[in-house]
Amino acid sequence: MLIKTKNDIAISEITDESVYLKRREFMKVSAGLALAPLLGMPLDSQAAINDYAKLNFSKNTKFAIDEKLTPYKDVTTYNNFYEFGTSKSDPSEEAYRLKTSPWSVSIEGEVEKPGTYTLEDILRPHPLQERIYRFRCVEGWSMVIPWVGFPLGDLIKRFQPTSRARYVEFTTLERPAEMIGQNRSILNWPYVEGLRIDEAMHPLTIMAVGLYGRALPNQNGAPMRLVVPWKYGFKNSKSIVKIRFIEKQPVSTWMQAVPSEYGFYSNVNPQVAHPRWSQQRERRIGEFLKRKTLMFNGYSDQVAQLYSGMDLRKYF
Ligand SMILES: Nc1nc2c(c(=O)[nH]1)N[C@H]1C(S)=C(S)[C@@H](COP(=O)(O)O)O[C@H]1N2
Ligand SMILES: [Mo]
Repeated sequence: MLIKTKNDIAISEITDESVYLKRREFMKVSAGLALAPLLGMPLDSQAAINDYAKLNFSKNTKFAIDEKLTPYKDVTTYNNFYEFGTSKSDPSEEAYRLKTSPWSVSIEGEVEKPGTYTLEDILRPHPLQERIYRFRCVEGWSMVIPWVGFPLGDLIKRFQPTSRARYVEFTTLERPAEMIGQNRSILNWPYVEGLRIDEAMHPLTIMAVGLYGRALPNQNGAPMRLVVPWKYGFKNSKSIVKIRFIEKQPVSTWMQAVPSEYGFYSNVNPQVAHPRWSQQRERRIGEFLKRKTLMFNGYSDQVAQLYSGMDLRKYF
């Protein structure tokens, strides 16, 4: 086991949650005293972009799309993160309790270099890039988000998976004192998701540490979350603490909860309806008219070959 100590300042460059927390607490108190309007402060949970540390990154244009970005406010206040509650506003209102520093990630299973790595160890070798991706939730809404992150494949290579590593499983933090939604058994905690190893190594798949050029807000999965743009949103595990390399396909939390509705692959596919609704259209957050949902969320040219010969109705 390799346990390294915190020996540089990378973490404070990634997230300075204390600043955000103080502001949140102040807003709560002032709102309680009905002072907020007098102080010209919003009463809702508006995220302030300036509360988050600026990141250094280059712009990746290889996968660029020419679509309007979803406003920062929507990206950071319309969230699914059931660890903080099931309504869209719960994460932005409750996630300030989450302590993302110190943070470590355990690397397990079929790899030559397993161990517990600090977040600094994980991030240090990886230059950050901005990637503007479409994001499609299985519920029928979508966004366009400028993520900041790095290819997951570059991280995976460092741990040297063995030839038996066919799948990668991602586990989210379980800490009910800070993740108040975990005090109810909405899902089987901790949240677990997985990818086939070739999906995980695909150049489109990234580990994100920021959005809109700034460190990730807690509600978006700080300090580190997955972004797999051709799959439904729930495959994008947030606040990851464990990455495990395995031989057999993992059973994700959503497959455990409702196996008839959520499969392992969960590729965006307008031809395969969810048992309770069609997937042919989506509402881009901020737009009135619905748009057509694209096969693989518009990333067919890059990813369709990963599934050649597979019956995508069976492997939904
Ligand atoms: N740990 C965890 N990860 C999660 C979820 C969750 O509830 N818990 N929700 C998923 C779903 S359904 C979606 S649509 C996306 C939302 O990501 P966003 O809030 O950054 O838009 O996170 C995914 N990752
Ligand atoms: Mo979702």
